[in-house]
Amino acid sequence: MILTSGSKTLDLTTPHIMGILNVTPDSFSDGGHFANIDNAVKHAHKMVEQGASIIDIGGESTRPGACDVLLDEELNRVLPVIERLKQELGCWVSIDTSKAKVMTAAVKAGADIINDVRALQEEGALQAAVDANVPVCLMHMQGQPRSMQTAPDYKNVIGEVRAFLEQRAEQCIKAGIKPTNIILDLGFGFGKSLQHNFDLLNATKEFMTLGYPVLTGVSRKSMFGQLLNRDINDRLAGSLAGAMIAMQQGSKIIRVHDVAETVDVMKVLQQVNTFK
Ligand code: 8Y7
Repeated sequence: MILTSGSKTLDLTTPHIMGILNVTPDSFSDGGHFANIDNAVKHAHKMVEQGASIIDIGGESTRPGACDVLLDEELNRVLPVIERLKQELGCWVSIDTSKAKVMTAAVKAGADIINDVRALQEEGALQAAVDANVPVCLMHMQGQPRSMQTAPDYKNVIGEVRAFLEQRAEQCIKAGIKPTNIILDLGFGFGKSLQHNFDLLNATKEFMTLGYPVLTGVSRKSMFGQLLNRDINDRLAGSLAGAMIAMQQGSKIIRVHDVAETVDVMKVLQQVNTFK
């Protein structure tokens, strides 16, 4: 599997680590707008040095209970960071957004991937992604961030998530997105109970049969908080175990906060020929 964006390619024979870069106001200590940009860029440099090949930039918090962010505010947060990363780093840049206008502006500024937790279902988003002609990550979510964790409900979580992603991929292809530029994501923590999340994690290999690369985002999520009774900053071991399961089952992109540690896990797996 190979992703293509402009003149660049990303070979997914072995997995890649996507480092999370939040540029929401609550993610960095309050030193003003430019201090925040500087901090964000510094953090991206560090993650690339540690082995991240993709940096995922998000200006809208999609954590459970989060509020919507206005368009101009989101653009002001993400565009300066994308521009700096394109100048200073050779990594791939992914834009985490659901808004069509942010997708278009971010790709124009140099973003290489569109990462949409709403799977291009917001108004204009599908067409913006077609026009942008870059790889897209389609994620499953039940409900909306504000309320999705209230009462997650499935008859068959694996079947329902699989059917949604398969349908969404087909709709994207019909609209003009290249099949080889579609990435699927099971959407851990987005309208799922503890057991739903772990059932899905252990079904990662079943999603591979759809023929698209799978991206896994379990880093520091509440599934580990609940299972292990750990605060958000104490979930590294759980997150690494989750990343390892995902990679062993064929996931090709692992979205994480802790890049160096996840790269170590990947190298251990590589040494026992997990990806051959
Ligand atoms: C995911 C994500 C978040 C994920 C993809 C968090 C933006 C919540 N989670 N994107 N975004 N997959 N593709 O805890 O699991 O990082 S935000």
